[in-house]
Amino acid sequence: MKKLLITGFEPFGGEKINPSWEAVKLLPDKIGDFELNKIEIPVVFGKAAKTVIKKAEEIKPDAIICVGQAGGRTGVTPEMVAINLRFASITDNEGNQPKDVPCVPDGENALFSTLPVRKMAEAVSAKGTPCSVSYSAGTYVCNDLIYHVLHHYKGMETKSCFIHVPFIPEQTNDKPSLPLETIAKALEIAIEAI
Ligand code: PCA
Repeated sequence: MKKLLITGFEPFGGEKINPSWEAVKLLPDKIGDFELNKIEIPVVFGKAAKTVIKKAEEIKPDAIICVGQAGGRTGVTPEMVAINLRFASITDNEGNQPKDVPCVPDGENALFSTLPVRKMAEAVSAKGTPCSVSYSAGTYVCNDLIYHVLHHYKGMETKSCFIHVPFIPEQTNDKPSLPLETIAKALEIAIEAI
């Protein structure tokens, strides 16, 4: 079987839960050809990427999918690209608030996802869950994480991408949301489509 490292984030920004980790936790241990290895990671610039890369060096996965919350989005959004920029409008969970500094000094401006995000998004939306490719993962910890992972594995066998997920109804009264089970099912379909 192939190995998939899949990560979700701890809560941040005053939230009590993060649907990314809640959804990852609900996934079965095997999906399609993949055996899953799941970890929860900190919402901290640099530390998130270090945690993922350290785990990946240990288990040597064929693929890495990092999942994060994008509150306000209406659907599940696999990210096409990561940019080499940190700009935080709120502090991370250790009080860091970088403003316009690179993720990797002298790194390329942008790196594309190496998993088939288009195919993954199409497979999910074909099954009826709102899902579309996003062309900006923002400039906060999620973008920083996937930039570092793509940079680390550039030209190598390990393929990776980031998937943002919306709030769940328990988190909001007035923002778009999707039920947790729907988000988990969408991740499962996306993984099957790889
Ligand atoms: N979302 C944030 C960081 C952690 C998370 O779940 C982001 O989109 O950068």
